Amino acid sequence: MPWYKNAVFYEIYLRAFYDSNGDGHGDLRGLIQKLDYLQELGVDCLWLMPTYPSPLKDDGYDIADYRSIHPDYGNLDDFKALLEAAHARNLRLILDLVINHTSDQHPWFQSARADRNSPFRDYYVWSDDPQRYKRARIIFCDTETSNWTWDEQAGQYYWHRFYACQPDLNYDNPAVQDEILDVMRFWLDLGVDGFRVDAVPYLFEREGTNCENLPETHAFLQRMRRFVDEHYPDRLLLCEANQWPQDVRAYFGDTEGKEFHMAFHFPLMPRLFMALAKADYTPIRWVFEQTPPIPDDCQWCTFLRNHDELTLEMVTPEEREWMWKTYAPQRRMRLNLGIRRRLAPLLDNNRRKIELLNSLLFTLPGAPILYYGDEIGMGDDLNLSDRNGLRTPMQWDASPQAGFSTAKRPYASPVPTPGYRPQEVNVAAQMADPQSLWHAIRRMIRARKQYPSLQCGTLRWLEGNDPSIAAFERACNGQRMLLIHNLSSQTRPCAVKITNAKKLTNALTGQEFIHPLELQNYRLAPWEYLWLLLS
Ligand code: TEU
Repeated sequence: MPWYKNAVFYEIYLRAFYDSNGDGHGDLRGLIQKLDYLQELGVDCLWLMPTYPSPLKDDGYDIADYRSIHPDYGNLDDFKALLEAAHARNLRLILDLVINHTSDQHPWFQSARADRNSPFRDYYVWSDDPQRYKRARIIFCDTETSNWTWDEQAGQYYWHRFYACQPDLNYDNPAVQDEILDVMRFWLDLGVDGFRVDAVPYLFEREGTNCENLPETHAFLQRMRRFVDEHYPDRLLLCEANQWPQDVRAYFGDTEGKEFHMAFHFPLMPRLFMALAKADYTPIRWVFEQTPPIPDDCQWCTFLRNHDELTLEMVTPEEREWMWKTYAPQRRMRLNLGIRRRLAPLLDNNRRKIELLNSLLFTLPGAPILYYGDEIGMGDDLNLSDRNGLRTPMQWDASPQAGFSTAKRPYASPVPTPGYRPQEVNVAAQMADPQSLWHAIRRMIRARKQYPSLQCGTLRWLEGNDPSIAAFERACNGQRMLLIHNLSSQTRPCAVKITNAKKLTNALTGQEFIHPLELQNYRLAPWEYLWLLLS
């Protein structure tokens, strides 16, 4: 089975992770010092958010040099040391590859805007008419009012699907396509295990379309995959396409050719939160019914939260309003079409709810990814702008700087909110307490990696007359596991009849559970979840 199918992923914002040199920023050498922690947690593959030189107008998603390391984080030697140290611990590392756009400070754009005859002019999308591609939506709708910005120096408008400081690259230009493959070769030759490829639906533009998921985009991505398969066959391409399942399906490729090995399952994510708040598993079941089958060597990457706002792009306007009312009652919690809050605050720091959503994440189909800090229930700081409140220092211990940095003024302070401060939420205390959230999640990671039925098994929902009980079976090569989740705040009868099993084992503890015939009389506590191996 390809390594990524049953891997557990972990997303790291390097600046927030651990500061090894006391300058107030997390760095590559700091991450090396925390690899043992990540190995202990049990994750298999790290996804590093962009660490390239950047003016940091979009936290590194505005790249100014594709083949180097931002000085805050270290240098290429530090990066090679990190790769070596990760591989020595059987940890893989994938990088964030931002190919839809560069920073406006990239030398390519500086040259392009300065001279119409620059060899880099056509690396970008210019127009005299800001009405072109009118049907493309504005993604950063809280900030941008158009996808075109006038550039005085260039004497033309340039196209950008994100911030105006992130001019889109022009993929109709073969030189751009060659540059991106060359950038990939640079990092793959260093030994990275693959890429999380950012914002792929927007690469090409065509008049009269919404400029998303175009055939030309898929053709380039198939070229990218052929390049990887030919030269680096064991490396991973993970797709960020915030689209409906049937549109994401195309990013796994078709008869014409393969594209990505993995893709984030964006539409599932809000429905996990919806199901919890409604105490009704219908939204989860519905989205899996909308999800087309994917090729055998492909895998979904499932998540609860990440470094962005909790996106509500893939729900109806009514569902979005309901989600905002339920999970973002204050306007300041909202950003673009989403919610800029971390997992624990979204769930009122309710330990049972946090574990329940993680249990669904680890038992539904797909390879799960954790966002750094969510394994200890870290909070957010809404006083910080944009998404920065989701990107505060990792809280390693109860000291004032949370053991993150010795600097007087680190890039940001640990979360100041009562209930989430370092003295209340930190790695050291939770690793020392077997009853902590950290240990609960570590048990889930271990069990998920132990049972093939959870990695690549089938999914069969068990009919019940209580929609607040999400009960489903995962099965693979004769191994069958029954997953039962009480989505409600009330004690509920389990009401699941088991006929063809002699024994039930709790897959999280290894202990024998009650007799199968007794299961239907079992009463589930509020937000209780069961992982039951049937034999
Ligand atoms: O986000 C791309 C994207 O499509 C956004 O709409 C995203 O889905 C939304 O913000 C909710 O998740 C990527 C990165 O994840 C984001 O951090 C960058 O700001 C953006 O690209 C531009 O590079």
